[in-house]
This record gives sequence, C-alpha cells and structure tokens, in this order.
Amino acid sequence: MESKQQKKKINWKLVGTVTFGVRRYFVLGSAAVLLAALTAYAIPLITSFTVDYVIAGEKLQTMPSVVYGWAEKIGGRDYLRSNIHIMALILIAAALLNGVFTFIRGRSVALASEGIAKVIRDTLYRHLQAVPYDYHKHSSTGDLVQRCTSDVDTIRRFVGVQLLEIVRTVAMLIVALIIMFSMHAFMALITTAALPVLFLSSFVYFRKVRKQFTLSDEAEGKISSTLQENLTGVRVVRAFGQQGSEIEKFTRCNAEYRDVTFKLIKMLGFYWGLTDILAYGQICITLVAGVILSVTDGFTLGQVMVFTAYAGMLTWPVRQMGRILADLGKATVSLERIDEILSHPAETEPGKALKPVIKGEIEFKNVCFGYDAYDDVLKDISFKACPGQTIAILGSTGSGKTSLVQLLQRLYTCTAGEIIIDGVNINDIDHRLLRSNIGIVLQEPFLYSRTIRENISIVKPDASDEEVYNAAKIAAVHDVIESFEKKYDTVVGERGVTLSGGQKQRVAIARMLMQNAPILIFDDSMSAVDTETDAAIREALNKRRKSSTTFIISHRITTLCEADNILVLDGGRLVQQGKHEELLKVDGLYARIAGIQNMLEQELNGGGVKSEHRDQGTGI
Ligand code: M5T
Ligand code: MG
Repeated sequence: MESKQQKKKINWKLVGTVTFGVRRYFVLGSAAVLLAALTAYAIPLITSFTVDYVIAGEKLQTMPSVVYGWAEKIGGRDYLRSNIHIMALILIAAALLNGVFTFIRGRSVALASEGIAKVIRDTLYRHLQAVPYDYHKHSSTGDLVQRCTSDVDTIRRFVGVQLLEIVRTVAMLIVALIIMFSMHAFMALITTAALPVLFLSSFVYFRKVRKQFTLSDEAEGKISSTLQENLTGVRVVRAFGQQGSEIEKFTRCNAEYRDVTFKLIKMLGFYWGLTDILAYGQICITLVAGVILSVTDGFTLGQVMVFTAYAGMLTWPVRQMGRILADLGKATVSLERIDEILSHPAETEPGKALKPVIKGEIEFKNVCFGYDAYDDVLKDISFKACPGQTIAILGSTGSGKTSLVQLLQRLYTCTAGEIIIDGVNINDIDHRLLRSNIGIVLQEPFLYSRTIRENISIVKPDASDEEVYNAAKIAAVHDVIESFEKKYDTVVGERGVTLSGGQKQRVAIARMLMQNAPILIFDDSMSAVDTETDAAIREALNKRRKSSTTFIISHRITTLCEADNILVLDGGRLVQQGKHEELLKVDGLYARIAGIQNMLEQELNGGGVKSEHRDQGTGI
C-alpha cells in the first residue's frame, strides 16, 4: 500500500458512481442553502424597513418599489405603525422560513453524505470479496479496515459538512454583495474590506496547521494500534510479564497524543482569537462609517443596521473557508486511497468458465509454482488421483504442501504444467463451481463469532438438526458440544466460549462435511487432535470417503498409512510416491520418518506413557 503523501488525482468516474443515487439531494440541499441565505439576509432588511419607514417615516430609494406598493395597499405607514405586530409577524415568518430551509438543507446533506458513505462502504466490501486471494495476502488488514472506515468517514464529513458549506459561503457572499451594492456601493466596499484578508489568512493558516492535524491523527492512530496489539496479544503479554513495559508504552503514546492535541487547540485558539479581533474590527468600522454617512450623506439608521448585521454574518463563513479548503486535500487523499482498492482488478475468469460435473479425478502434470517469479515453491509435480481415493501428503515444514492444495482450489495459478480435473484443465473450470466442489479444513481453522450450529451449517443454512449432529458426530465433537450449557447454540469466540485448538479443528471438519463435496482436503487438520480421536474421526470418515477424493496432509504415519497414494514432498519436489508398504521398502525420506516415529511410539509405550498424547513432531 502506498503512503498517504502522494500526488493527488481524483477519479471522477468513481465520484460519479458514488454520487449517482444522491444527486437530487445535492440539488435540493443547494436550493435550500440558497433560500436559507436569502431569508437570513431578509431579516436585517425587514428590521431596517421597520425602523426607517414604519417608525421614522422615511422612504428609502434602495428598497424595491414593490415593497412600498404593498405597504400603501394595506393602509400605508400609519396603518403599519398602529399595527406594528404585522412587522413582528413578518420577521417571525422570515425566521421560520429560514429555519425550514436550514432543516431541509441539513436533511438533504445528511441523506446525501450518509448515502454516499453507504455506497462507498458497500462497493468496497463487495470489491474486497471479489479481488484475488493474493491481494489479501499482500495487504495489511489494519490498513484495509482503515480505508473502509476512517477514509470513508473523511469523505462523508466532507460531503456532509464542508461541500455545502462552500456552496453556502459563495451563495451568502453573492446575495450579500448584490444587496449591499444596490444599497450603497461605498458602504458595501467598507463592509467587505476585511473579507479578503480573513480569507487569505484562514487559507494560509489552515495549510500550516494541517501538519498539526496530521500529527494529531497519527498520535491517535498510535494509541488505538497499541491498545489493539495489547488486547490481541494479551496472552503473550501476561506470559512474558510484559505488563509494565506495555503500560509504559501506552502512557508514552497517550502523553504524545495529549501534547500534540493541546498544541493544536492552542494554535486554533490563537487563530480564532486573532480573527475575532479582525471580525469585530470590521463590524466597528462598518458601524462608524455608517454613523458618519448618516450625518453627511443621509444614510438611515435602518441602513446602518443592515450593513453592520451583514458584516457580522459574512465574516464567520469566510473564516471557515480556509479550513474547508485545507480539508479538501484530506478528502482527496481519502478518495484516492479508496480508489486504490477499487481499481485493483477483481478475480478474473480467464478460462472458459466451464461447469463440468466434478467427480474427483485429479491429475497434476509437471506442475511448477512460485509465489514470486524468481523462486519456485513447487517443482515438477506429477501424480494422479481417482475418484474416491485418498491421497496423503507428507513433507517437512515449508516443503509446499499447503501451496499444492491452494493450487487445487485455484487460489493461485500454476506457472508451468497443468492440473486436470475430470478431464478439464482447472483454468477452464468456473472458479466458484470448482471451490464449491472442494471441502477444506485449513491448517488454522477460522470460525465465525456465531453459534456452533451456524458455523457448522454455514454452507447449508437450511440443514436439519439431524444433519448437523451427524456431521459433528463424524468429527467427534458432538459430545463436547452437548456438554456446553447452550449446546449447539453456544457462541464461538470473543463473547462466547473459546474453543480449544482441537475442538476448533473438529468443528471445522464438521463444517466441511456439510458441504458434501467430491474433493476433500485436510490441511494438517488433525494436528491438534489426540491420536485416538484422530483414529476415531478417520474411521467415521472412511465410510463416506469412498465417495470423495480426499487429500490428507499430515505428519503422522499412522494417519498416512491407509492412503491409496502417499506423496512425499521435500523442498517443493515430489521425491517419493506410492503406498505405505511400497515406500517402506525403499530407503528414502518416508522410510526414515516412519522409522523414527515407530521408534518413538515404542519408547513411549515401553515407558508406560499412553499413545493418546499428542504427537509433538518428529523433526519434520
Ligand atoms: C511453502 C512460501 C513459504 C514456504 C513455501 C502459503 C504460502 C507459502 N509461502 C509463501 O510465500 N506464501 C504463501 O502464501 O511457500 O509453503 P507451504 O506450502 O505453506 O508449506 P507447507 O504447508 O509444506 O508447510 P507447513 O509448515 O504447513 O508444514 O517457503 O514461505
Ligand atoms: Mg502448510
């Protein structure tokens, strides 16, 4: 993943896509912003009309004649004077209208921004399900989570708060300038004199403090990552007695966050304080100029009120403008970080996407594979498996066993040679169909934080209790589940029961059995199960294994010996293959490993130690 500090480039197509459904809210919001600005500016005008015309009896040239026409029609100044509540009601109506438009603005903005955030999150999530497996292997989960949450939030905030704020400020400026210049050009110039200075200073200032904002964000990120690391690694922390240093580390991060944020608040306080002086200075100058003009140029009290009110109303949004423009950069970076995920191509179907009936006949023909172009993990692998056969794979750690079965699922494509399943090249089989026909128990099984029943029946949500129990019985985990207080409704994981490694593996085996797939893969999935349970599971599985081609990766000779074909891998090469008896006769890796395990077994038995203890490895 690239860093945040890169050249900004907005993907307008993406912007178009994510705003597609919510554009009407933008239009409505913008219209409401404009109307709210108009009603906000009408209020000082109504006050000025009341003061000048109704109370003082002056007829202003700058007021539109329609206003006077209306006043004359309902009874003229005297009528309004004796019914002053009419003016009060008009003022209230304007304020109410302003409130209604502000509400519509807020509602439209919320609908637009929340809508956009939802579309982006959904699109990202869907895309993350579609990108190749390899993409996930090379991305940091934390980074992806941050992109799907805080980057989306930055955009949501920008759309929700800042974008319409720009529209509002521009609308307010235009409306105010038109009204003021049509009333008195010189006063309009005086009233807006400080605005360019305020705008420039806010722009320059917020560009400068942006670094401080970034530092504050980073310090906050550090706190959460320290906390996350500590909580997920709680066992290691306790086991190694690291609490003291962990507290020290957290205190340091916390203090850093406090200092950085304190400095930021100080800087902001300084800015708002300084620009407050400028803003109030502007109001004072407008007031003084208005008073002088009222003496020399016949300026009315109402007009002075309008200009001083406008001076106050304009300074606030202009002071905010620099902040918004500075944040625009932040939103652009976030948009780009999201675009980086979305522009990663989804897993393609380069082959013919054939949908053959898969029976489980598998052939590897001189297959080579490497995660990097320069380093082959599997070299020239050839073997055959007929439907219903059991293929065992043995090899030292890192010899390529997991990689071999990953090729079978087409999580990766082999670099040379070919894999044929039921007469069809694996690359031509629709990858979804292929994977749904392969049941796998991973080396480190993952269970959802849901109930055990849901975990087992994940591939077949409408499975009957009987089916779930049967699968669990074959996986030798039914009795364990029954011993839990909530039995199959026990929630696995964080807030539920934490299963032991062996129990997890067995639940994963039960889950796989529900799939009823013609190809089954056990990737070292009995390693955390004691040898007796292992044997019981294998015996139960034997009955149904006849209908599936089964791959068993294991280090235990007792598990491997019944297989129809045993593949012995060494450094990515298939050094031996054959049945247990055949391999024993040959002086090779298999016979050596079998010899060592046999010897250990005898020693343990001879020493009175029961063989149910876990096979802790034989050096392979
Ligand atoms: C074989 C490398 C690994 C090792 C070799 C899964 C995986 C493996 N490797 C990668 O570079 N990226 C990967 O995603 O490939 O690894 P393996 O196939 O996992 O070996 P194994 O299953 O026989 O080992 P083990 O320990 O599970 O018994 O060099 O670095
Ligand atoms: Mg492995």
